[in-house]
Amino acid sequence: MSTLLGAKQPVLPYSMKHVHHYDNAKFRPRSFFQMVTQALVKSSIRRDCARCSTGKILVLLMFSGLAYLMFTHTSPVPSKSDELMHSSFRKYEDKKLIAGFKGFWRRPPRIPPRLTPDEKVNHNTSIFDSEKLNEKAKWEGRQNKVKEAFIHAWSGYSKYAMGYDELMPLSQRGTDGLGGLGATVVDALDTAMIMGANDIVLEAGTWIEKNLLERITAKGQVNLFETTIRVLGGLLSAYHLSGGEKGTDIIKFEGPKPTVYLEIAKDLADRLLVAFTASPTSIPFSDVVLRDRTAHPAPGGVSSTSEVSTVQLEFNYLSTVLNDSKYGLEAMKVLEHMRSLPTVQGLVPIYISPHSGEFIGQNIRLGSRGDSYYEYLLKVWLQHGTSQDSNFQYLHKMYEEAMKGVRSLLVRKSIPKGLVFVGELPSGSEDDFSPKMDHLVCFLPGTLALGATKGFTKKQAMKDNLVSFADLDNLNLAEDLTKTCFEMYAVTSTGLAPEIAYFHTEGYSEVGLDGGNKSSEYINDIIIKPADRHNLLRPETVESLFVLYRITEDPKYREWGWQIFEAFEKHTKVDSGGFTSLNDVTKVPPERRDKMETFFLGETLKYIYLLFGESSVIPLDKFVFNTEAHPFPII
Ligand code: DMJ
Repeated sequence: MSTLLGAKQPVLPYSMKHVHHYDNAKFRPRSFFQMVTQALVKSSIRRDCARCSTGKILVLLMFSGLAYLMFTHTSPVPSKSDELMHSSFRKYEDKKLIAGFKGFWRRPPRIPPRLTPDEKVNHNTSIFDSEKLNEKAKWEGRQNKVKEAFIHAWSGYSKYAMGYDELMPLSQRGTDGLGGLGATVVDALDTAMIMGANDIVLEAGTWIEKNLLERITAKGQVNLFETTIRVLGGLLSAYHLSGGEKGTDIIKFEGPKPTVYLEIAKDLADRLLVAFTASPTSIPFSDVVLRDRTAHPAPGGVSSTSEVSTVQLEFNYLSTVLNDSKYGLEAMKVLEHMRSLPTVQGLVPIYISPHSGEFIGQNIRLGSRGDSYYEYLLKVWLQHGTSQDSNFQYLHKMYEEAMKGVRSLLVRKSIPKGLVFVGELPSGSEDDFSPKMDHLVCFLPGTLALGATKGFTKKQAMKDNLVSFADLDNLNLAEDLTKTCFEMYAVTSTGLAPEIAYFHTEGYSEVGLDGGNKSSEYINDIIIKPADRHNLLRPETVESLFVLYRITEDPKYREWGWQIFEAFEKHTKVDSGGFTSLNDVTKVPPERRDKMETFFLGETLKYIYLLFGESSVIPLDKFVFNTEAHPFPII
């Protein structure tokens, strides 16, 4: 094998550039003069002529004659007009003349036998192919492990909590924390489709067909945002992936027809619309009573900025497939209104009032209540194609300005090791900076990378001139932040990230609050407070690993994803079925929390699965993932 790989084999020259360096005189080029003199040296003629001066003169005359013929043959006599036209090129032509003369005498170098292109290809690709095949098999094996984990998660839910929103895997029962629409069933369905877990597709699909419409009609209060991203989003991507709207022709499943998902989605959206229409401004109320189609503000009267601005992909896509603009129009009013509001370098406070339409307070962050506002600015623009003259161009401007604001106001480096992180401005830009970063912020590197190349690989985007200097800055920041998000996992004893981390900076330090993994290089950079040590099986970091891998094609992101997946397997898997949230990621064994969030099936496992698979599955230049990882085709 080592000789095959060329390590011990002498290298043959396969191109002209190697010929001069190749230590074998018979392959060197020889001039005519060298050839004649070498012949003379070797021949008896030389010996004879050396003694005969007449012979010498004759040989010299012969050479002079030949030289004359050569000059007159290669140098045409120029006409007057030619002389005028080419006078400025005279020097250049003279050089060419001499070169032509030299070239006439010089024989092309003798090159040793080459491999034919076919042989070369076969020779190289056999090694290359076997490495590639091994690598492929490795990731297919790992992908399969993720599918097994998904089946294990589903089996716990299906056994103990079918029809409930979420599974409590330790107490082996279900709980309705999201309004009682069977949120796990709908959130998990398209993951099962993507993984080809057909039994689950059938089971989930059948439950939806039999129960969901009835639930929607009878249920009480739900949150507009949560219901839109998980339930409406899940139904719409299931509709597409199962073949609706032509869908992905290859994937077809047992279970309900695609239109079943669409009809339920329509009914749900019709009820949710009241959150927009009942509001005195363009900012919707946060809650809806599905049963009687009434809307209500959140306790305290204000909505979260991220919630009201993270329903547009879903409503737009519904409008497209139903060919009815009313859903998209209502949802887009929010972003159109926000466009007119004051910002701090594109950054916005995390609360907004549906009564006044104004932002409330000055708290700026990209963690909870702020996060997906920035995500949807980009994704709604991507959803509609990225042409300069589109009506959605303003969203890209808002996004670009906001990312500039992030870079100038929120990005800092930790000490001593210099991890790049995104902090917060709890009282606006005039007040103190907080080096606090929610795990939720780890969606940002994925969004930055996606925005930089518009879903294409970096290589392709650079080739097609799609990348501006600002895009490159964003992509670099994305890579730095992805590393930080990964280190938030690697720094703990369990290998799982806490819900919130603080970063050691010049102005901020705390002792004795590390993650517990003493072999981590970043143990002194990352501070984890006791109240923040839980892990909810969140997806943001693996989401970014997935996007970064697709865009940069750097295999390290896959390896990091595998490390995280193994930690989930080791510390959160519940033998009887399902996976559980943890109370403290800094202790081994970690205390467990008894909840499997719907997004573990809807997002976390889906993103890890896609990270390990072919990039042609749900390609990022053709699909846009909603904030709950439900893919919609780009319109
Ligand atoms: C998900 O519901 C969505 O990703 C949302 O945007 C943020 N929170 C959870 C996952 O952590």
